[in-house]
Amino acid sequence: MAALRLILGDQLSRGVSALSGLDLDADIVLMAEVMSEASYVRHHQQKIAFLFSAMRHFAADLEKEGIRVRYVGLDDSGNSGSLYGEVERAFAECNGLDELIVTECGEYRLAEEMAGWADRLGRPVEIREDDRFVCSLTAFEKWASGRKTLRMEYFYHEMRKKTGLLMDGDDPEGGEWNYDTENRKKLPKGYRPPTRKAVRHDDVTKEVLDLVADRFGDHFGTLDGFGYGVTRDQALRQMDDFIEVSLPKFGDYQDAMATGEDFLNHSLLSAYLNAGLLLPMEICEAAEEAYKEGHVPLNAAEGFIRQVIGWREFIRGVYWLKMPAYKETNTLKADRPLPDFYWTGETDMHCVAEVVRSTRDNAYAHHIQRLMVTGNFALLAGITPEAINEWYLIVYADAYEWVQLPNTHGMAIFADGGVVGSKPYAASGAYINRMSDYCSSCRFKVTRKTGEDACPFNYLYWDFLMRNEQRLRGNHRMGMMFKNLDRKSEGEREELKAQARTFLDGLPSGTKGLY
Ligand code: FAD
Ligand code: DLZ
Repeated sequence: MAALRLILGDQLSRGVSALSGLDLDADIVLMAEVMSEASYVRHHQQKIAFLFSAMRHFAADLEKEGIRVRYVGLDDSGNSGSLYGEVERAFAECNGLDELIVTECGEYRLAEEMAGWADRLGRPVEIREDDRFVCSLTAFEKWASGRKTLRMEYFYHEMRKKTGLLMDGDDPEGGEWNYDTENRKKLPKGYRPPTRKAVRHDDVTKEVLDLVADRFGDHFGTLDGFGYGVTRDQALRQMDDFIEVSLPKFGDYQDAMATGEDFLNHSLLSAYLNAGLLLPMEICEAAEEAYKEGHVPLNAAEGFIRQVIGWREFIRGVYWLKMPAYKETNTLKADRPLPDFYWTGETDMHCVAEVVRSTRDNAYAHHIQRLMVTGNFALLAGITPEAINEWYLIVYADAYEWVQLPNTHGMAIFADGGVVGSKPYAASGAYINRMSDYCSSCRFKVTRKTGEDACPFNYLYWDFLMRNEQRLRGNHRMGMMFKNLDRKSEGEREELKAQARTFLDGLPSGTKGLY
């Protein structure tokens, strides 16, 4: 049977299951830039540019192998605007095709739609497993079944055993599974983070940048300084450079933040991994090899590998296990609209302004910025899950719902009531001050708890605990937090509550014209 093989924008791996067994003479690969995918949320301009250019390069590479590719550009005449429309059009316009083959996609909304395609098309549709992950969804379900709580750490041990990464026989390398306690160092004064290898852009990327500026120029973000690689070779070079230059201190400074330093020692590999230009095992093997060669310490290699075969796989498992009900939960009954500064960056909170700036400039912020600055603010302020989830899905080049949602809805704002993490990551300004230099150039004073110049994270933190006391006091991991709250007098409590209310009620939100 001749097959139409649909490759989605985040399936740019030569080994993706939809391409396996391809018949060069009979089959056609379909790739399509469509408005439905480019606008179901108003993606950051760099995310669209990265994916469109990577898609075009991937299609050209397939063609070089002699594969017949039907590539539909966004502005091509006849573009129907949707993936289904393009599948239907390909069947109508290409003779002799019998069936559709596609690899399962990364978002529930599209998976649901695809489940109805066979009936709509009146043709067989084979939806193949996405085997680019270390843990299959079936294996995750099996691991999860019968457990009262799902904890990443236990899952991670299983992934270490399964892959053999950093294993010494049946035991973890060095005797410990996890070296996280060594990975919370503040940056030393005068620390100069590694510089990044610049990517040279070819005419294909330049054309895409023009297209995006023209069609999506009113989306969040800027295209200035677009720095993403768009081919597997470029992604591999970024990976090699990371292992060589940044990984040695990745562990030490994993949780650090610094003004004007958007990347520190992070890998910046998530966009490539999630689009399929790199695979999780190859980057972990490269990190393990660097450790074995003595180039990087164990806390760095382990810390990095844990993010990839631990967190990344765990998060994906949770998404597919718990959707669609997962997205509807709102355990803390958060109901505040998203403040405008998430888009404009215009706030006197220097830490927030810095993270939004990096997000706008790079379609990137590193994990602690996402979790402990913008995520922590959303948690403390009680931003509605719907609004903050959408923001995170829009603003990062690596964002697809399978990975964005459990990280935001679960890890950052605890809307899932503890599926991803055992307690909310609520923190006052003291945490941000400990891990960054942000507070020293902020108009607010991190040492002040109340008053006009007090750091908002301080009173919002106490207000959060008071607002959610009934729901969270029973959480044994929050015992110390509530003990500290208990030391506050009624007067102090009232003052904190009043200041939080005044601050939050004064935040502009929903301003027309802002996304
Ligand atoms: P590094 O710090 O170098 O880490 C190495 C790799 O580990 C990353 O490339 C990534 O693939 C993986 N990784 C690390 N932490 C996680 C995690 N918690 N979940 C999944 N993978 C992880 N990651 C996304 O890929 N897409 C998202 O949309 C996304 N949204 C997030 C939203 C919030 C609120 C939070 C707190 C985290 C989110 N993350 C997301 C996880 C993490 O922040 C990013 O993967 C990471 O910042 C990407 O930068 P990096 O490649 O430099 O990562
Ligand atoms: C994110 C994205 C964008 C912006 N555009 C396209 C597109 O035009 N064509 C396409 O096939 N995929 C695109 N994608 C990626 C899809 O949204 C992604 O495959 C689904 O969200 C499932 O993860």
